[in-house]
Amino acid sequence: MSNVRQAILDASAAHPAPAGVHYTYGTAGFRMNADLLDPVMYRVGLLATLRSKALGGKVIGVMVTASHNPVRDNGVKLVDPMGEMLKQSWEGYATQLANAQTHEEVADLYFGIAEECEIDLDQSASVVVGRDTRPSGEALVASLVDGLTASGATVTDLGLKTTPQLHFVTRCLNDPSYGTPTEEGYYQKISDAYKTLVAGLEPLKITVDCAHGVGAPKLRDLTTYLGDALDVTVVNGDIEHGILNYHVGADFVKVNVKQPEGFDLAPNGIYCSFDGDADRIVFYYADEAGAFHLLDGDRITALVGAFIIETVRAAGLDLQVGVVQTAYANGNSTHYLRDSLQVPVAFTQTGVKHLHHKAEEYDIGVYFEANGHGTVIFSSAARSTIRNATDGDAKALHILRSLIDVINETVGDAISDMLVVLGVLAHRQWALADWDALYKDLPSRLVKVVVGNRHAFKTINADTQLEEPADLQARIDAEVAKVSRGRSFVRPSGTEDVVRVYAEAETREECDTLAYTVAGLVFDLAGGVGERPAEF
Ligand code: G16
Repeated sequence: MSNVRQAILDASAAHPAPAGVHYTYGTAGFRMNADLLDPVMYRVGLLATLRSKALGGKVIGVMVTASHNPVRDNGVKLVDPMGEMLKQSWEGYATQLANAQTHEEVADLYFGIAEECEIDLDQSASVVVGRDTRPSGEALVASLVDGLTASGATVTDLGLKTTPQLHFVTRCLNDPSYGTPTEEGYYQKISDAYKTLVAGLEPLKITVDCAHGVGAPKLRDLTTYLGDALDVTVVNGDIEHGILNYHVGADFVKVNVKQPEGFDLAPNGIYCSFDGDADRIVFYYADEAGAFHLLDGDRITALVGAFIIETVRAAGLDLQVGVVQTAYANGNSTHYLRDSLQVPVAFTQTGVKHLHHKAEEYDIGVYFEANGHGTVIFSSAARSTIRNATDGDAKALHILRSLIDVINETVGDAISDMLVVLGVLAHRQWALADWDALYKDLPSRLVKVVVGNRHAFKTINADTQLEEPADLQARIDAEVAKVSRGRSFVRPSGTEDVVRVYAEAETREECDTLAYTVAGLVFDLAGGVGERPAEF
């Protein structure tokens, strides 16, 4: 028996799989109760080694996080060399390895995948690892490192990082032109670019709810690089005692359309919330009357998309800007983008991995999920056009060049997106109320339904329709037809053990009736568990 096979078997023995658990590589990797993840981590270590070897020794990233999920959960996802999510055809291997029943089967799969993908096992492998602040993180990283070591990879453990920082460092290690592959390199690049972007403009002031997560210490670190260019106040930033994501953070704010706990909103201030691993952001403010106004990912698309289009035009460049959304995008945001801005809008399934690939089809692709997860990407041709342009409006070119470096193109990044939005607001000299006035949202509602088996739900047409369970879609369509401008869809979450129901309609009342009627149908027809969803 080869030494590697023996090493994999020996180390695997310390990471037995619990009986009766089925693992799936979902929207953002494996994600579930942290107590169940130990064997998954070990096996992901093996797969990361294979992935690096398959790509000729390029550095692969592994992030240990459950992002917006409650603190009891954890998760893991792989990052490909350019900082993008793991190639989708490899997700199946991840799921197979995670579900292997015996140590022998784990080793068989390791060598089987190598054979199937014609991987040279003598090739060296290199992997960088990061984790968020969850208490389970350290032990899970140790299990991951066991898998990496048994399969002979060189491991660099970066410790506490935001998810986008791990993506950034992975990219820089493989593509040094993107930046210096360290946390300091990340701060230096985006802070220098932000200072250039807003030079000569009035510095803004922002309060950031960090969900008691890793974004808090990292944002504090960034402020020392930003100096006077931005006045940042961190709230909900207690990673020792605060409860991660509990009544705080971007997901709480987006789903409940209300401010996080822990601080008050001064009228017309600029506020935003990160999620637990700082890859999502939403903005909000209170008006003079104290009413709460949310500016979510759709609004970020509208603000940033419009600004880039105008600036590209002013610079006299012939570059196509396109936008990618998901079914969760508010209907009126799509209207605004298509009809007022005249931008092509494409739709994909939920998950930034899907949006990112679609956005690559444009010279400049702007993609944000409604939940605040997204970024802007430039094709290499667009990048060199912008860098090398000699005539055209100098100010517009200057803005585009600095904007490119503020943006973290590898993945949605709350810190970088915050600077992009603030940069645009500073140039426009807008308060959040001006941004809010771009268009009016249709009333919408998101409801979670717990069912016996969410994997029984299969969607088609970019998540807008259900193929299974049979007959449910016809019932949903019948309810949608009863309200004006109605839209509703149902899909299984890939990160939580729930089914998500989305609805929108002309009025708040119609919207809520639709949302709760559809949620009730799901509950009744698909084995609802616990309390039947009811309107509050
Ligand atoms: C992850 C994905 C996002 C997705 C979200 C919710 O976000 O990266 O693209 O929108 O999960 O997915 P689902 O509805 O399938 O649960 P995060 O911030 O939790 O990593």
